[in-house]
Amino acid sequence: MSHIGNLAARQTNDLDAFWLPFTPNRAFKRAPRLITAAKGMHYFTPDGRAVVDGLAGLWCSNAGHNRDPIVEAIQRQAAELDYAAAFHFAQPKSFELASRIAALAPADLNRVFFCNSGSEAVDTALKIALAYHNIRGEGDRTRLIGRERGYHGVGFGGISVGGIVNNRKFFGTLLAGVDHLPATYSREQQAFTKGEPRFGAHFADELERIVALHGASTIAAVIVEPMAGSTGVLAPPQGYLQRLRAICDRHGILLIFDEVITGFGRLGHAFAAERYGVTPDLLCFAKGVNSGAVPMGGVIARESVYDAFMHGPEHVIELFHGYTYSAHPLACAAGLAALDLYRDEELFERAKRLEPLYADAAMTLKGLPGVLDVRAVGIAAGIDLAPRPGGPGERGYEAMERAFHDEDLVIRITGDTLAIAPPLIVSETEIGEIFEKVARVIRAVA
Ligand code: PXG
Repeated sequence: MSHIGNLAARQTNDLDAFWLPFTPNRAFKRAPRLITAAKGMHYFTPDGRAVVDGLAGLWCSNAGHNRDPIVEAIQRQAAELDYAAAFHFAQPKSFELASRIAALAPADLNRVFFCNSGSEAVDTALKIALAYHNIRGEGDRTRLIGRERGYHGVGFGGISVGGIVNNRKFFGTLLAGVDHLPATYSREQQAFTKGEPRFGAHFADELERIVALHGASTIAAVIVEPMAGSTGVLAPPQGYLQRLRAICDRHGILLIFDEVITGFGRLGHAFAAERYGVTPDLLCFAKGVNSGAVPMGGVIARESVYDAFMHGPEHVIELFHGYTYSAHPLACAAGLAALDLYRDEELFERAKRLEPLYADAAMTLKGLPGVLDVRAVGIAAGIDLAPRPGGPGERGYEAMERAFHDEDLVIRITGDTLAIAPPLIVSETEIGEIFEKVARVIRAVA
């Protein structure tokens, strides 16, 4: 592939200036993993290697990479209208995309607020929840409840309700008045589960304990990922989300689903809310909304939440919140093209159909050296490897490096946990190949 060779020739040798996010910078710069092109299921490296994308970008390229309709939509939009503010003005595709997203969401989740990332979506949802209670005369409802092992991005709101120690401990006192539900994982009770574990609905009852401790009248919202992605693919225990919903209803607490990973097909439905038959009051999305092609995130609100704001003089702003790039024309154009692809290629249904095969392929890793657990749900799998004595995270890091260099495969790691979640266009054969590669990697790092 000559254009890839050309790209390599144009590459700078200077890796100093870029401070990479969530990356060990010194190790990376000693042995960089560079990607210069992509198509469908594959990345291409400067030396022309095709690398299988086992993580759909970062859980975002659900339709695969560089899909022609999305590329063309972005090109057309850039030539026609590069930017228009969404404050006081608007461009048509923002309404069109909002309507399309609302139509995909269950029940009366039909009002869409746009932002540019999952982190912003989370901050937006938390702020809407606080403001919602405030304008309804329940301004004492200021507490936010997250969950241990939750990942809600990196804004101060998100890391406050999030439950990952390294994302929190360096950053001061965070938001005040936050509490956490326990994680829903139990290796003893749940190891090697396909889909939702039978054990663990009772973890939701901890919300009653938190309500009893703080008083319901001080709690604004509970935020959870229906399936915790970043911390290793933890599907919700059967009945857990239903219980959370019931407790929130009992106490007037808003329920927020962070569907930044689960949205747009990862679990075989447009949203996990549909898979589980539980409707949250606010739903955060990002990533898959336009298959990762242009930064975009958003919050879908129930109509009743939106309506609560629509009072007072009509020239007064109802919600003092928004971003310069809310509903950016390029992101909207890419979003419309991505939603067309999801519909026309039936990618959510495809994910659902492939789920059993995907889970079987993942479970072939059971019994390999150092494999403590394999979890699979939708087109996602989490694999816990035993940490090396004295070197937590070392085996995982080596697995990621070996996958890329020796197996031409991109996987995701958190500590010693691997995550595999390819684009939803992945074929049956490719699923088999991906897990064969992962098996060789696991043996190599044993
Ligand atoms: N919520 C959830 C549930 C996420 O998974 C965010 C919010 C934040 O999105 P932004 O767009 O601000 O990054 C995410 C992001 C991983 C990994 O290792 C996961 C994410 C991002 C980077 C890595 O699994 N999810």
